Amino acid sequence: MQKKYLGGIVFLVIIVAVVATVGLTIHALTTAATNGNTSTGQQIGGHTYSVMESVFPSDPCNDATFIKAHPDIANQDAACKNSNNQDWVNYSTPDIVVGANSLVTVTIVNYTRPNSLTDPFFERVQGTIGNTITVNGKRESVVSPTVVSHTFTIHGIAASNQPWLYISVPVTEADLNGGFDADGFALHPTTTVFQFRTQGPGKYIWNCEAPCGVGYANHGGPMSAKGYMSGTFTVQ
Ligand SMILES: [Cu+2]
Repeated sequence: MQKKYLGGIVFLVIIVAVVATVGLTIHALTTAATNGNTSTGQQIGGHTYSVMESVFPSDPCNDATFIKAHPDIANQDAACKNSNNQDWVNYSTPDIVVGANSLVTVTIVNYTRPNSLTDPFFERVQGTIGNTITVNGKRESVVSPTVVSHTFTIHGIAASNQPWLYISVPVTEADLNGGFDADGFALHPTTTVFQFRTQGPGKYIWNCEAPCGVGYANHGGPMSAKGYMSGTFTVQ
């Protein structure tokens, strides 16, 4: 084979390899962003992130009625946990990853009933921009404990060598008059939205501070097992 043909073939092989690698990388990135496997936290701008969470009374993928109404949820591996505890209350995606020095918008869609929030400290919104949230679009800074289902509380003091990040938000009950399906999923969930800013990188833990579990004064089960009413919050 003449040398100039050989050079051409090598060049073509390199081009094909580069195109394939770029294509696979883009594919990997888009699937990670859309089905959110085990983590959530989607970059929607240079320093802007969106976190979507749902709170389910049990594994949504065991509820045929719910999946029929929300086919998108069935594609989320994290929401469909397939764990040993499919009847446990849970946040859809326990592990959250966002960027440093960023504006984070968190949206929590709650399909569950109220629980008795025993500590008034957690009725107040803390650490968000303006120390407020919106509940179905209405701005609030405190939520009555009688209508709180859960809290979303990031504990800021994880290590002394990382920035302080303390956020605590009460999550309002679903619309009780809107009805529930046979598996206890609200037909009219309540949406809580809030924003905050991250500083430098850090690894934090979040959990629910409303006793929505079983045993141990409702602090057991999903309240004390990782991945249901608690998870990780990583700033990178
Ligand atoms: Cu809870």
